[in-house]
Amino acid sequence: MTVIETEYTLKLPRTSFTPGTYTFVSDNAGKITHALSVDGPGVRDARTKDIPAGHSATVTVTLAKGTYDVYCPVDSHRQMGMNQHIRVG
Ligand SMILES: [Cu+2]
Repeated sequence: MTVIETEYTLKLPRTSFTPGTYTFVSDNAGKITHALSVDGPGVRDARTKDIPAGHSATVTVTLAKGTYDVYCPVDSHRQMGMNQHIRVG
């Protein structure tokens, strides 16, 4: 699934998932460097490499039942709004 990143939001196609393995394609549609991290049950700060503007990168994670944070780990972007919760179950 593709996540669109801009300053300073993340757009996910959906926020509800069934358990399983997923590859997040992070598409940096912004003007500065971003990245994408996933954190939650069994997943500890999995992340893409830093993604320059106009590029994309992937991170593959196995999601179990629970709630996960999907966020941009660059600087304070997470606190600036690049943070979403997804629910798995
Ligand atoms: Cu960012």
